[in-house]
Amino acid sequence: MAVGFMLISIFLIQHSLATVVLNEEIHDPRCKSVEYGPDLPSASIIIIFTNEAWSSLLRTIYSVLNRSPVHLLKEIILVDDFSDKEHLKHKLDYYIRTRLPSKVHLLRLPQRSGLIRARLAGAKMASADVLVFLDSHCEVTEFWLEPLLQRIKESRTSVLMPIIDVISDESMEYMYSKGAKDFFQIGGFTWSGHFTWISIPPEEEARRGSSINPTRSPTMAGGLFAVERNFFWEIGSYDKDMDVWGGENLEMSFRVWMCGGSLEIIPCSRVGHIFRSFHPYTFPGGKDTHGINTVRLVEVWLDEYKRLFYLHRPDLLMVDFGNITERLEFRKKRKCKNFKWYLQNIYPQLFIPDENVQAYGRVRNNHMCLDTLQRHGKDAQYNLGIFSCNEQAVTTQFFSLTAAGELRHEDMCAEVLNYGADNVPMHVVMYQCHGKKGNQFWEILKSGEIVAKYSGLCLDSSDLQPGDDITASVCDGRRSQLWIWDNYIK
Ligand code: UD2
Ligand code: MN
Repeated sequence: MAVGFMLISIFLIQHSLATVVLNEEIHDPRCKSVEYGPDLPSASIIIIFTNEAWSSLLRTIYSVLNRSPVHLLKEIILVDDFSDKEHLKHKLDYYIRTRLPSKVHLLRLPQRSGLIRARLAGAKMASADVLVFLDSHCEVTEFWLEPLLQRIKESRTSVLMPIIDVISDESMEYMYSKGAKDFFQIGGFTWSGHFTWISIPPEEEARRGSSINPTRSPTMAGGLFAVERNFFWEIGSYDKDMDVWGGENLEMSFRVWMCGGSLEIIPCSRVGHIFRSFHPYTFPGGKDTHGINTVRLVEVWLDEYKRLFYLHRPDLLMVDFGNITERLEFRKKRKCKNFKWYLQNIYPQLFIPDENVQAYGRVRNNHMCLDTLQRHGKDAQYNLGIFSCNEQAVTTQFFSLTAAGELRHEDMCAEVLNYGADNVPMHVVMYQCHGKKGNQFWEILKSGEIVAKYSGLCLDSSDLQPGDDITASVCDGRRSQLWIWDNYIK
């Protein structure tokens, strides 16, 4: 926490001297030369929370108060989603009344509503031109607000995100990536319905020109964004029947793009966020709200591509997801584009695991299947493994052999590093797909072998137990080298 408050107090001193400078540690130096017009729209900052720690909540509020131009900051709306922690009761009321400016309001929800309905409640109360949503454990940096407001003034149908920096959940330190101030990622998603960070494709780098210009993003992380107030309602606000946490970010992303808006990251605006490895609040009823909320959005927005979601999440096929009539009607009335359009125009890099492929689904040898062993989506590389076959294909066992010959899982492609000197079986490593064949080029033989063409080795399950790394060894047609895919495409 110390660092955060230190930054704030340093800034207070700067303010009193009337010399406003960018934090050189954080911002791209080119952001300095950007000029913001005199009459920017005003902002309502909406901060929702349930059982947030006192220090992180105040860190968020103070950073907004100290680092937003007074005339542009119309109000801060705190929405308490039915917290029961003592410090958030009278102590918070008293603190707001006695220590904070009158533009800080507190709305108490009479029952636990979840983050989606909490944000809706805050948005209804707001009166400024622009809504800016923040999680309750953030620290905004100097000049975070102006670039967002400027862009909305130019383009009222753009929904904007700052670059989200990491605040350590252990030391509470604001971690800025020194030497890489112009590096950031944009949002993607996986077919199992999860948000991911992806690199900016070369076409978008070319389109935006400078790396401090608005950068289009297929999806948003969800917590930190700015949107013109009327446009927020026009574009369908949120699905109010989504509970607690999860999925609303992808729902909003697809909806914004498909219904005539756009999603952009504004690189000169930076906000730190404490990324936590657990939820410090309850999920009433113990429901998988992320799963159920995702089914709601899949049923409304994904059209025929929902097949791919259910192929990865067969466990959600039968789940009760409630009524979605209102959302479907919104889509129809607003004449939103279809999901195919979104994929082709907004996220053409996304791998579609059953299109342009030779085979897909589980890859079985006897009772064992290729499996990521939950290692996917974490590191830049991982060893491919093997596990007892699941009854249906699930994310960890869903692979494709692409038309181009990649043995692929999401954006990762299998490689065998060496030639396996002395007949030692080799591990198979999943790396970012490079699309250049070479060491990522595989072939399925009619007899069932899966051959790494570069090394000539075959995937082999001999002597392996569920949970082991898969190996590749010299092809000799033995049974442990013969694999059956769920689906073959001519
Ligand atoms: C990310 C988003 C978060 C939200 C979520 C998907 C960022 C930085 N964060 O997860 O905003 O979009 O993905 O749903 O992009 N809260 C309530 N009521 C609840 C649960 C949560 O008010 O029932 C509040 C919570 O106090 C916090 C905010 O909602 O201020 C987001 O929750 P989180 O911080 O646990 O979500 P996060 O950052 O893991
Ligand atoms: Mn958060």
